[in-house]
Amino acid sequence: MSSPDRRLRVVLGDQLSPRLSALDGLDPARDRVLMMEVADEATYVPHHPKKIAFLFAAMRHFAEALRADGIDVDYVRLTDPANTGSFTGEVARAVARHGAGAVIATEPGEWRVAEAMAAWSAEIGVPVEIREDTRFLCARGDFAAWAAGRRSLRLEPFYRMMRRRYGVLLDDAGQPVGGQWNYDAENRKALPAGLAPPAPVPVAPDAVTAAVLDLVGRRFGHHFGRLHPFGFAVTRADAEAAFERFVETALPRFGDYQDAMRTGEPVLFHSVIALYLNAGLLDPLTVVRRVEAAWRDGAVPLNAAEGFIRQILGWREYVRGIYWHFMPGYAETNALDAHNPLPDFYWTADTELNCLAQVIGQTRDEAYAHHIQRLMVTGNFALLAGVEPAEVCAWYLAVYADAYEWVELPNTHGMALYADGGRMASKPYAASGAYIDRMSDYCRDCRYDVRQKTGPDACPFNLLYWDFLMRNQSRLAGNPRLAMPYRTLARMTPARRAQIRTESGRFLDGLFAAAPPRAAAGG
Ligand code: FAD
Ligand code: DLZ
Ligand code: SF4
Repeated sequence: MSSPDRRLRVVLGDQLSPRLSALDGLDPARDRVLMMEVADEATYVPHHPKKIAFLFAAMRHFAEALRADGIDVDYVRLTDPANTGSFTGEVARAVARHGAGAVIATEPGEWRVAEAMAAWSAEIGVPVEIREDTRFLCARGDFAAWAAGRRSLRLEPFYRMMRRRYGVLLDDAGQPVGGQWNYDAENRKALPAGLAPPAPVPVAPDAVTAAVLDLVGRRFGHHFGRLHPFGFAVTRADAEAAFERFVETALPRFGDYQDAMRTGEPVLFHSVIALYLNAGLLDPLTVVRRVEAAWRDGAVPLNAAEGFIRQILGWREYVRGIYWHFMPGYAETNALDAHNPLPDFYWTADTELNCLAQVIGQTRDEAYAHHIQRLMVTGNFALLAGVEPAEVCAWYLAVYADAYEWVELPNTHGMALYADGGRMASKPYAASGAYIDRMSDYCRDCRYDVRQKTGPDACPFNLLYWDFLMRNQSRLAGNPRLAMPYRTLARMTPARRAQIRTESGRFLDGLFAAAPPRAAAGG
């Protein structure tokens, strides 16, 4: 018998925060928390085993922490024989099990789950209250109000609005400290040869995590990605300790070397906290305030503190705003009409293009790559090769431990692929091999020659870059930010252009020989 007095509080796998809105006003005498490991979520894309293990282990530890606070938690394991495999099925079963008269949830991070959640009440037959996700610093309604009436929705004005709203890095007159809002121009240095990044400090799995690793190895070991060694934090305390270590050891150089890449050094001076922030183990405002305090204490330079804060107070909130503002249509965008399949080597790392082999190999081993690796290596290649955005998107969603559609989709469609036609970026982030050579040591050990523009040894990024500009001339030549490369293109002889087109066509034909393009090479 259901009772209106008994309520089920739902906590999803990326909502592991004690101040989650679904837990507000929880009464241990009448409320029960539901957490569920479900096959649908683990397989809607073939998530990296480290990502699944991180989330299941973090969920199990969070459930223990709630229980230690005297809260009744119903935790459904993946191996429960009655597990239906879906959120809807598990909420329905739990409502029946507990005779709950109402369900309270926090809005999910993905459109597809939001649609399912909106149907719970009708399908399950009890009222479902869906509360706002207050863990973010810009509510969806506030983003919509900011966006209303604007012709373009660029990051910079959004970021300044957020700095003012939260009073971050402002002087007494409300102006940006140091006189500038943005120190990005200082944040593009190449890595000096002798500079060593801080050594990683992995967290040793405890018994709870070890059991999850065993489960994930058995059930999802065939997914792309190495499960072992596993060193992610899976509790709030360990995530906070990892962040604090970052502040003390890497943050001072975060700004300077934010864009640098080096073989065998996946992290360099990055934080590796996106997975913790996105799952709820870290709180974004606490992180921002801690970094601001480190600057005010003189422990880190302003370009590092501002650069880092911009990622969280700016980019992270901005992409979430873009996602909800433009969904569901955003997932369908393909402004450059790109229809090639994702090359197989994205799932094997088996390619002669060393930059791609390094970044994809690292992704397979760590479920991590930093922003420039994602944007300027794997993203740039997919853009230049005209890969279908939906395929690229499914890849990014699967392979990174921090990936959820609300953050992954705008970064892929908006930033990396220009599939949204410029809603986010003022121009495509297309680059030739010269950029990769400047920011990394990858070219040194590559079978291709980054200085050659054509010929059998030419770096494919060079060929594809000019080919991309030619293919998309009618769409992009009018963009003032691309005026310079289009002027260079105009100075090329017709024979030179034809040679680039022929050679890049040959390269793409070879690439897609195993899996022929679904349509004529686009984008
Ligand atoms: P750091 O470099 O240390 O930066 C600090 C924090 O800032 C990050 O933890 C993250 O929370 C935030 N941040 C930085 N850049 C962005 C950004 N562009 N958008 C949103 N937040 C940002 N980030 C995800 O969290 N999940 C994703 O699924 C994801 N997919 C991406 C796909 C592509 C194609 C690209 C180009 C970027 C993607 N990013 C994604 C953004 C960014 O690459 C990662 O947040 C970052 O690399 C995570 O590593 P880190 O924690 O060491 O970040
Ligand atoms: C990513 C993920 C995975 C792999 N597994 C689960 C799960 O078993 N149970 C769960 O509650 N959440 C999981 N998640 C996270 C969800 O996909 C995420 O909560 C939704 O996509 C909404 O953002
Ligand atoms: Fe990548 Fe070209 Fe450099 Fe090789 S030469 S590592 S393909 S950029």
